[in-house]
Amino acid sequence: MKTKCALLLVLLAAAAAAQDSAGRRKVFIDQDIRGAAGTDQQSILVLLQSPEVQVLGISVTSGDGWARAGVANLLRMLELTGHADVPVAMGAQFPLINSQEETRQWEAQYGELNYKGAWNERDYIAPDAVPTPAAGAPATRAISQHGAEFLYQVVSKYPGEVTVWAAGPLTTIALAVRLHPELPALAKELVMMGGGINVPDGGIQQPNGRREFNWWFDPEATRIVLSAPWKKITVTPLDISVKTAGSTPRLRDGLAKSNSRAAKYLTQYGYRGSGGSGYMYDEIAAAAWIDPTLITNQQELWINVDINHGASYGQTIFVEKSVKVPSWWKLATVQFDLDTGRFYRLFLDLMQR
Ligand SMILES: [Ca+2]
Repeated sequence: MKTKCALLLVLLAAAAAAQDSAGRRKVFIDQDIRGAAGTDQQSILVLLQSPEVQVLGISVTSGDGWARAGVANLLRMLELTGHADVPVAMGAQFPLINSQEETRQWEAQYGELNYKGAWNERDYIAPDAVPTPAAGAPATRAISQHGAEFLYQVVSKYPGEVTVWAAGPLTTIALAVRLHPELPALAKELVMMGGGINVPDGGIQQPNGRREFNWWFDPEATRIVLSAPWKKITVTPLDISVKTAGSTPRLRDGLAKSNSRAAKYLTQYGYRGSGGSGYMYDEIAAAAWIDPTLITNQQELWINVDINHGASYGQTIFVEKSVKVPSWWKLATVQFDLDTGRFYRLFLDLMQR
């Protein structure tokens, strides 16, 4: 009986520790960064601005842009929005196997891709170049630790409590999983934007929505991460991204009217002139983690990515839960629809804080 009481006390203490004194949920962010605002930074702001969330750290991985330039953009955003206390680490600069050269060969065989992130020819910068961000050069710096080690350090400090939230290519998380195979079991869960199931838009070669950018940029990393033993995996795919629009007059006006630092930042660098950010890809993954009731349709599927270096390289693969699959397939909760009205309200509420 005594042992049982002691065990109960330990469990209660662990439950209490799962939330900080303000009762906030712990999250580690891994994200790619393109420009001063857009879906990458807006989704980070959703998590930072929520009073229910404690962001323990952010790692920046190459994808929409190079990691090094992304770090500078992110640091400046954190300074201007009052979140400069959140530590930032630079993650993986290059995918594990995929490359710009292989992509050129692939395009010669199978057709041009309409978006390649850091490999876009039209606005290409060198991998190590750090142009001054549109919002100005940051005064703060990233920590010296690599993003993969920083992620492991944060997750292992609070076993079972930290949600790993990923909305870029998965290179940094794959490196962390290989360096520290116990990482997925130590985390609370994995939440990610990526992949596409049955959608004719939002991908990098229409009408094939299964060719989704994050998973395509580093398919091998995606395979490593999606095959790892996380307690729970939640996927926000293109199927749900396309139900949103990032630049509606209501959102623009709501941000323009607000005096909050986040709203002012987005009005100046995200919405004005650029015409907005298209679909709210990553913001859904953040908002639905804060309030899962925003999701009105989701399904459990075995889901992963194709790593054959042919026509299908980097495409989402999936099968129904009832299908018998080998052990590397992991079951994920895949989101398909949301209450857009409530989603926009939550987004605006958080940005106006
Ligand atoms: Ca992203």
